[in-house]
Amino acid sequence: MADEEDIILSELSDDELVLQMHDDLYDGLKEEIEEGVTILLERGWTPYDVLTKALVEGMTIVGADFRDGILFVPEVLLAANAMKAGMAILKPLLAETGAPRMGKMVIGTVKGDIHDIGKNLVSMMMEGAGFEVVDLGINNAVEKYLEALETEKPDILGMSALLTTTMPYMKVVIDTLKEKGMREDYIVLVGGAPLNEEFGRAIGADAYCRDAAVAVETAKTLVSRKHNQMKA
Ligand code: B1M
Repeated sequence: MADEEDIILSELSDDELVLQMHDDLYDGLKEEIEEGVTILLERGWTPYDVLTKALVEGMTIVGADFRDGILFVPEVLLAANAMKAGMAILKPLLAETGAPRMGKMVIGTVKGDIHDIGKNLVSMMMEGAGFEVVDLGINNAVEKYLEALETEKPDILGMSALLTTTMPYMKVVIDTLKEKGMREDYIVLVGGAPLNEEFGRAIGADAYCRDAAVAVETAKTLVSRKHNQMKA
């Protein structure tokens, strides 16, 4: 503990600081994460690099130890809160790219699932790329998605699931859209750690997105394709 108190983040090299931030995220040290993010930005790091190299990589280490039974829910919650505090600093910076309006997306984590860090990251990156994003939060039943689609009239419906037990719910939503004759009105993108392309195809999504950057690229491609089809 005494050792940790002696570390002055601003005196570390970039590489040391990133490793220290992985440790601080692991220990759920919110203020240290905020300080680390600020220092990297002051040193000229792009918000995207801070996000992926310092925060997302740190959370991957937390995830591995959670899986292996070394960390438990309370510790992971602290890590998640520290990550969110870092993301809050980056959010306005990622959003202020001045990118032209690309389209609109409604996104939410599916019913039974409360994981939201990945979804929030996708929302931030989509906003940064010029999409308007309506975030429905976590634990969304099919009715919530339908309601939002009716009111918001987006180009894209995005769904996130982090549990093998909740990912099948994405099919429930897509099947409901089909039953109501609404499926073709939207581009449906799905993502989350346990999914893969095959699953995306099997449930009838337009695409599975491995990460936030892929979500942005896929959204841009499919929205412009849709707009071109509408013009033709
Ligand atoms: Co949970 N959890 N968790 N958890 N958790 C996982 C998912 C798990 C893999 C951990 C493990 O065992 N290794 C495991 C799932 C196992 C499985 O189903 N096969 C698990 C479990 C079991 C659980 C509980 C059941 C634990 C328990 O209670 N015993 C419980 C479930 C609660 C529930 O949802 N009902 C639970 C609870 C929690 C916390 C609350 C403690 C916390 C969530 C806090 C929060 O989100 N606010 C938590 C966390 C943090 C994790 C891990 C460690 C990290 C998830 C994360 O934020 N990753 C996770 C381990 C892991 O994934 N390796 C784990 C960082 C984030 C940036 O990545 O979310 O993958 P990710 O998002 C990426 C891509 O997937 C993609 O882009 C994102 C950015 O690049 N993407 C999309 C995601 N959504 C997208 C949507 C799109 C497009 C792309 O739409 C267009």
